[in-house]
Amino acid sequence: MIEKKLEKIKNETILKIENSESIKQLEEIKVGILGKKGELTSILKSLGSLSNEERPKVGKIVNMTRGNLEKLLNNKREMLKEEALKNSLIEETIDVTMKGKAPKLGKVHPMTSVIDEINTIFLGMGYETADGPEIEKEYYNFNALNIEENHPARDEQDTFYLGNGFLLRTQTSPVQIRKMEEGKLPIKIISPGRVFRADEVDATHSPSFHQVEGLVIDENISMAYLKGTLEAFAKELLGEKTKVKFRPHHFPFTEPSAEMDVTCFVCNGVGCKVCKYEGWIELLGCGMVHPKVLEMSGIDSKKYSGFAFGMGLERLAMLKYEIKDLRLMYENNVNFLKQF
Ligand code: 2U9
Repeated sequence: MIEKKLEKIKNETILKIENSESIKQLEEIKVGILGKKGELTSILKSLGSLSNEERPKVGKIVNMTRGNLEKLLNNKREMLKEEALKNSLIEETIDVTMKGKAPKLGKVHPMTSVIDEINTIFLGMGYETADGPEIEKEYYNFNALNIEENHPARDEQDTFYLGNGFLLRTQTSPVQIRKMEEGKLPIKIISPGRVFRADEVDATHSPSFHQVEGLVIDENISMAYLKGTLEAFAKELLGEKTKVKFRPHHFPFTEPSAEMDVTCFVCNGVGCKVCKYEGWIELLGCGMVHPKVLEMSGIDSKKYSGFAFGMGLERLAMLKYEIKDLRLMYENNVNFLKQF
């Protein structure tokens, strides 16, 4: 009787194991048979009520059945595990040939390109690049440059004064003055950088803009040196065909002073929209460093002379890249920047 019951349990369980589709299902089958309240366990528990002859016989069958079922359960578990691994390997396959998403690359800002280009040209002529603070002493920005107390450039309407003799530099000349005060000669530097003037914002004005200034001081520096240097610079920046002309001008810090025009790099001097049909574009201001400026910074103006120049970079970048509105330079709109 009990043997028949055992046989039935065995056959039913084998079928269940064969049909099971998951490890969870398999665990449930195991608990149902071999667990504390499992069918086989309860038969084992009832062995006590059997006769002394039958007990070992049935006991043996129960144990054998249990051993067989455990083996089957383990085999099936391994099978299911392997299958699950195979499936996940298929599901998680990575297509290494799939086209990737390229990261978006940034671009060099047109302002930075212009500064880099000018630095490179002067580096090639043996100049060093120097920089200095944007918050300056009034002395370095004005007095040391021979800009007198009532000069209009000092107007509170034009200059950002910070109090206590400090201001936002209106040109990068203070960098040069600091260099001259160091007392090491000769000097051959350019100083690109940000400068500030109290201008209202419009398409051609901004309270903060960029400049490059240059300074050469040595014995026997003449106007010829200035002209040769700046002509070579213009040709390298704008093309070998570029012609230059110098017009007399006035700056308090140079004597004599001039402005240099270049033939338009778009029409080669014929006249076009870029040069407003003049054929010429004003590029920079320049001159021989005023003896007073040399002396104020402790340089003997009888032994040494020098030349200096200065140019605004926004206007140059705008001409070069045909940018119509200065404000675009400061907005960092990606659609604008990625054009250059
Ligand atoms: C020292 C002596 C002289 C620098 C110079 C200019 C002429 C000039 C303007 C160009 C347009 C400023 O950006 S702008 O508004 N600058 O025309 N700058 S000579 O002269 C110096 C500098 C340093 C010690």
